[in-house]
Amino acid sequence: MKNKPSVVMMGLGYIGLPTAALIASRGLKVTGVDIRQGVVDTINKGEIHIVEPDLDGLVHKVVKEKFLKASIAPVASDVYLIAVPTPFKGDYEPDLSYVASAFRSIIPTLKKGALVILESTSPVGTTRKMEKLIFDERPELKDNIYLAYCPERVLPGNIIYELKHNDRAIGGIDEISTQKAIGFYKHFVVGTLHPTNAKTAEMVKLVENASRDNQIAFANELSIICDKADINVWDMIALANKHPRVNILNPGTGVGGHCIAVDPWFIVSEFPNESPLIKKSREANNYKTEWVLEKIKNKALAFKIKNSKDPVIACMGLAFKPNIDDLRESPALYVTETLEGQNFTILAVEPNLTTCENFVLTDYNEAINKADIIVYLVSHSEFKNLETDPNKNILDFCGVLKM
Ligand code: SAJ
Repeated sequence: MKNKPSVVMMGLGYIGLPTAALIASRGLKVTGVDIRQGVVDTINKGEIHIVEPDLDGLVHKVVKEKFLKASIAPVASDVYLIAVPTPFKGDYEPDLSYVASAFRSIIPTLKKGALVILESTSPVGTTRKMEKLIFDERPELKDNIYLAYCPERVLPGNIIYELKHNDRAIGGIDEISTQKAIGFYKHFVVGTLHPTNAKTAEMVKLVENASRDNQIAFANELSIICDKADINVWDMIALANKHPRVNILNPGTGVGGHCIAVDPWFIVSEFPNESPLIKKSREANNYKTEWVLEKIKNKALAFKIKNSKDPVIACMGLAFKPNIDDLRESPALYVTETLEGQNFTILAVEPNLTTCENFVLTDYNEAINKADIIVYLVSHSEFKNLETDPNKNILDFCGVLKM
């Protein structure tokens, strides 16, 4: 492969865009492809359509220096990366249509010697399925291109740093593909690049997120038990974590985002009989959100009985986790929307957004003054050390007052 191979990045979302920009910053020519014309136009102006620390300056620089160009369609290239979404359908079956359509659109441009790497979270066996898709259409490419799976594992909010520094598991459809892919990632990753096969790399990604889901489910279950036992769960976990081999995570409003709430289902849908624990963890985390809702409604009812009026409820935080603006699969958003849908009087607070299509937002200081019941749904740093009237009803589901 050339010293500085040309690159096509299929998908310019939360993973594709930062990855494309980082590769371009290493002096490789990158064509970023997205089916959304608006996204293509925004990036070609040197601007970005997502919120992620340090990304705007980087994209602005690489676009200006002509190392990154966005386009609606792929061009012939040395390396192709695919980072498009893999959501699930209504029945929790993985929806591979975006991945398949990204592959279909690059197939006509593939030349002998090309390296194709799938990064999208995918059910086990997807890389092999895509291999078949390529060779069914272009049989002459058999043994003449390289194909590998390499999952991303970056944390939203810290993407640029983690893209560069995290270790990667890289699994080719054959040994040479693995080695070619490792050679490519060396251009921009300083973390260790671990060789494996495609199937193992696919499972590694799913298991990482299923493992975190399971650990959060444990913490959420403890919070429900402690509530019943009238024990402060945050103090209890802090003490349990003093044990050298115990490390319990934080209970919260539930699990949101586009990864941890989704990926474990890819294992469950393929191995339903073998994955009761993984499934139970998903259900436990979903149940926690419903439990939070019930707690708020009970508090509101108690207020109404005592004061003969409906309470004003401040919903503190809408994002799916602290200190970001991302609302995807957010349990806090779900709780707030459900309360509003059931005609409770709510004040929606999200300090990381200036506007929100779902609600008129209220400033957090104003909300805690006006509300009869303050409900902490996300532990944003703005909410820590807020002075609240001790006589107000406060429900802290995310430990913001403790941590
Ligand atoms: N959460 C808790 N308690 C905790 C930690 C998290 O309730 O102690 C909740 C968060 O509030 C949020 C959800 O879990 O609603 C997920 O947040 P997260 O910070 O654990 O993870 P994500 O979804 O932002 O990113 C995850 C990461 N995976 C792992 O840590 C194993 C990231 O490294 C992956 O790259 C990403 O999924 C992905 O794209 O798959």
